[in-house]
Amino acid sequence: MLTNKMLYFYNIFCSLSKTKIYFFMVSRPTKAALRKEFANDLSAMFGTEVPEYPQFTDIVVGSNEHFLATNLHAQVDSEDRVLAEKHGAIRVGTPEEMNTVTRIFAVFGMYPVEFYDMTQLPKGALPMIATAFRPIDSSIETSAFRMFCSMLHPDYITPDIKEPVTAELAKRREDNPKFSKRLMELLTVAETKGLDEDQGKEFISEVVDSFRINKQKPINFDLYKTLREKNDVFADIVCLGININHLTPRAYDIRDAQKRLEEAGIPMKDGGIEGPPIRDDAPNVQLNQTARKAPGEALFVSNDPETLKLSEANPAALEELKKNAPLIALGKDEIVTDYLARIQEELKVHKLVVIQHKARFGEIESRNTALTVKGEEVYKGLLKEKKYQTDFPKTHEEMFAQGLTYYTFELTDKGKQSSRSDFSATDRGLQKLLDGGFIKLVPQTYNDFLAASAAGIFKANMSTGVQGIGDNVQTKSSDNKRLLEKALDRPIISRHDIHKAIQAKSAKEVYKELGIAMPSRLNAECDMAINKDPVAIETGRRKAA
Ligand code: OOG
Ligand code: NI
Repeated sequence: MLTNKMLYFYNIFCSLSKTKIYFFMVSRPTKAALRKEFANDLSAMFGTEVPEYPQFTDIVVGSNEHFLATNLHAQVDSEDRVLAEKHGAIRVGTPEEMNTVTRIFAVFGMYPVEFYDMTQLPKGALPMIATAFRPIDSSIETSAFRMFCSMLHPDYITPDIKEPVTAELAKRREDNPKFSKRLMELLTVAETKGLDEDQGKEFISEVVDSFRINKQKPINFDLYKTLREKNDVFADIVCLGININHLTPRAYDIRDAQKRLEEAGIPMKDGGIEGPPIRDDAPNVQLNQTARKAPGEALFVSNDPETLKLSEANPAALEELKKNAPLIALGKDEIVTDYLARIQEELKVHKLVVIQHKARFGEIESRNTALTVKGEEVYKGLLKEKKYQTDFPKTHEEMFAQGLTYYTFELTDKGKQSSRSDFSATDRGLQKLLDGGFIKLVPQTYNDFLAASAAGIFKANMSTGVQGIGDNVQTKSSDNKRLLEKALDRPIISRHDIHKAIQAKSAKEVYKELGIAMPSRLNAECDMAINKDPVAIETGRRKAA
């Protein structure tokens, strides 16, 4: 029989367990869900700020649909994935800014993979070092958003520009932070407790806002001129601040997408498609990219200290000045020093002038099969001898047999119906299973970037007659990588470790499904790759933090 006392304790127990259940039920969106929403919202923002973007993506989607309709049996990533997939790019000015974006992207399950050193390129180096933040686990299949992120290398901020650049970068840290106070608060919540649904939405909206260009605030032209004469990227990073400069939809057939964009009258970059030569008769490797030329942003500039303060001191007076500000358009093929001199003249007559700055553009890419370390060596060697097109293996089977590209494995129908007696006791290697038709290869997609292509994309919007970074500064790639890792406050992940772990886990899986033991050497190789699995290492890091 229930006494009152028992009921009393029973009630307390029930209400406690309810709060407990409630406590556990605060729904926290996954990193992949946040990333998906972030990519969508960023894309929507970019579409309203860059009117050319929606038409651009429509054309690429049209090309992809045409590809699928005419290549019914192509072995490619799914339509859902390809149509939704994008990457973007931002440029930051300081290690501290790099550190903040590293923390932000970690909330979206995006981690720094690969180091891209653009200071070391043979043709026209840039003062930039970079990595790309991207998902490293299988959620990349459903939400593949990546962000290429470059940082101004401090050594290339040479004595002639050091003082004003340092002052300007410090100013945007102190007076007018790019990352709002609220964003930083939510970032801490994300890192400690995790964000709930509402906080997640607010966080995403704050991050999207921080990647806009503030076109209303006049720019100090003296500084802008000095920097743009040296190299456009200095002017862009220092005077415009961090902004998303492109979003890249993925195309199945980049040449078809390019053709459609050209036919629509969109001016594409000089120098054509970046990346490995495209082969018609064989699977392609790594990444191909091309971009449209930036139409040019209209920006207000001034040399007058009073006018430069107006956006805070007297916005109404600034609006009045804007009405009479003349636009100084950049002439076709005009040398940058001539253009900047024309603006300088105009600023003798007007306090405020509108100029054209090439910031935001459009890019397309096709993602192909990822090369192994050996694959990269063979590819580079053949490319040098101009024999890549003809001599690099032309089927996935040959590429796999020579260890040139990464794969996962699936049982064929024959494999599914097999029994253990179908396999020889002596040779149960992967190659044997393939040759016997028990398993088939599924190529792993290249999910990263290429330093030379990235530099090509950067340069596509460089001013005519710009000097480049010159040879007066010499840095070493290994030092540069360390410098970037210090800014990230974590090691950069190797794409090879990701691919190898995926391949090893898949190999183990097919042996399990076939019900046979893996040869011991292969087993040891797989264990080694799985031990270095960046996904497991990342999970460990998070638990330790
Ligand atoms: C980034 C260019 C690099 C890519 O896809 O290789 C890039 C930039 O211009 O800031 O996005
Ligand atoms: Ni890009």
